[in-house]
Amino acid sequence: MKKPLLLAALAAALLSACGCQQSANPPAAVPVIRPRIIESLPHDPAAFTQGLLIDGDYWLESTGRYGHSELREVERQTGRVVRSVPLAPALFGEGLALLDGRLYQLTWRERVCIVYDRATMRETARFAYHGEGWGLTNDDRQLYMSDGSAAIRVINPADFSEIRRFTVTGPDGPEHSLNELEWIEGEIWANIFNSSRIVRFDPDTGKVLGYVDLGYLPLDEHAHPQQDVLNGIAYDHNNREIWVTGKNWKALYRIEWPPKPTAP
Ligand SMILES: [Ca+2]
Repeated sequence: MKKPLLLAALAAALLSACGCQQSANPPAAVPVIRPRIIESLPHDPAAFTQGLLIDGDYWLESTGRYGHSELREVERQTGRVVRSVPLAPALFGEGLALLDGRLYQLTWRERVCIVYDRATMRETARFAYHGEGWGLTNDDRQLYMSDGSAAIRVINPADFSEIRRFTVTGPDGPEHSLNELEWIEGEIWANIFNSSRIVRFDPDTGKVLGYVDLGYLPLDEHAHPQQDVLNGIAYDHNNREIWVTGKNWKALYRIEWPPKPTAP
C-alpha cells in the first residue's frame, strides 16, 4: 500500500475507533464528545463543590462559600463524609490537588494555599500567591492552577512559586473562565465556569484538544433547589474512570471513557 493510502486508512480507522459523536460546529479538528453516563453515586447537595479528586475509595473534595468551606474526605460508594476540616469563615475554599502525600487547597480571593498532610488531614503549611485561586491539579511533579481567566500557572509544589504560565487557546481564541481542573492521561480537563462544557487541553502548550459537552446530563432526576453549575472532575487512575459533578448536585456521574464506537 502506498503511503498516502496507508495514512488515509489509518485516519479512517482512528475515526471509526473513536466513535464519539462529533459536532458539525466547531470544526472537526477540535472534536466535541458527548460520552454516555455509565453510573451515578450520591453527592452531598450541601457541598458547594470547588475542588474534587479521587484517592482510592475516597473522594477528596474542597467546598466553597464563606462560613461553609471545608476540606472533606468522603466515602465514594455511600457519599458519607468520613472526615472534614472547616476553613476559617473568612476563607472561601477552591481547587484541590494531591501530590506526594500532601493536599493543596486554594482559596478564592484570599490568596492563600493551605497544605495538609493527606494521612492526618492536618494543616502543615500555607503559601501565598497573587490573584484569584480557582482550580488545581498536578502531573505528579508540579501543580497546575487556574484563576478564572484563560491562563494556567505551573506551580512549584515546594514553595508555590510560579514556574511558567500559558494561555488555553481554542479555534476561536483564548478559553476564559477555566475552573475546576483534572489531569487525565497526559491532558488537562477544565470546567468552563457557567457552562456545561469541559475543555481538554495540552499541558505544555495550552492548545485545545477538544471539548466534552455534558449539557444532556439527567439533572431533573437529581435536582436540588440550590443546584448550581457543573464543577468537579475526578479521574480514577486505577480503573480509568472519569467522574463529574456540580455545585450542590445530588449525584456524581461516571462518564464513558474511553468513548466507545457508537452503533452504525
Ligand atoms: Ca479535579
